[in-house]
Amino acid sequence: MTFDIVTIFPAMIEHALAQGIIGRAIERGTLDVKVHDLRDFTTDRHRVVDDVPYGGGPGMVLKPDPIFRALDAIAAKRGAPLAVIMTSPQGTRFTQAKAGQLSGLEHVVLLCGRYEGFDERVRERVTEELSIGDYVLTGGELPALVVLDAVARFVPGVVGDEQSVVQDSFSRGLLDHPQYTRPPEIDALRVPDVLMSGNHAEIRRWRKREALSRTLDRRPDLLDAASLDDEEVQMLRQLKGARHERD
Ligand code: 9D3
Repeated sequence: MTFDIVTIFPAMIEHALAQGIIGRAIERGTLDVKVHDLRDFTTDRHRVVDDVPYGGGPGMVLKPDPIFRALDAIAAKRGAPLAVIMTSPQGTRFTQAKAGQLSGLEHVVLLCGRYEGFDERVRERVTEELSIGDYVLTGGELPALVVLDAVARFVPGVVGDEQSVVQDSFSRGLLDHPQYTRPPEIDALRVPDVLMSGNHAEIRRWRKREALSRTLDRRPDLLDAASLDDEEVQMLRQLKGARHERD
């Protein structure tokens, strides 16, 4: 899968993408990521990418012409992209489902916003406008990295264990169960006996119950959409009952 990312801070993107699972996938050629400096698509001596808003008001707006030229250059080199994504606080919320959808495309462009955002006419060339959540960031670079990371995990060969991608908590709709590794005790904090018992049926049930219990406590909103098997439905009823007793 191919990504083109347009930004005024290319180093911020390049350093992040050189690490870990994504870095290895790029080395192997499973992912192809090109980072474009928006200033390379300016035509003035000072490489200016922003300007004051028509109508007045605070802040600066990203000029449309460098962005149009960047998109034309990408299309000339790679062919018309299947998606042009603008990161913006006005976007629809980026979700795991959206990540899965986008991973089916061969070629995606990500435009990173800065300042107060893009000139409205850029939206004519955009297929999706995405926000990563309700908090205010300084620009679209971290959101673009978030989108790329979540989409790339779905691309076959990027994550070693294909199973883990499919089984992911948010695809299943529950939070993960607790995890422990060695040592068995530290500062008098012990690993639950059941995990060291070797009883795999018991371990599986313990993990299910813990995942349900955490989800009920921390993210009850997820339970509405979760796909639970009969055993989980019964455990959930039990957990809700126990909380009712307690409160
Ligand atoms: C909504 C805030 N705007 C009102 C004056 C100003 C503004 C704040 C921050 C405009 C742009 C930005 C930069 N943020 C992004 O470009 C951004 C973002 C975010 O801030 N939060 C969550 N997702 C995203 S995607 C891009």
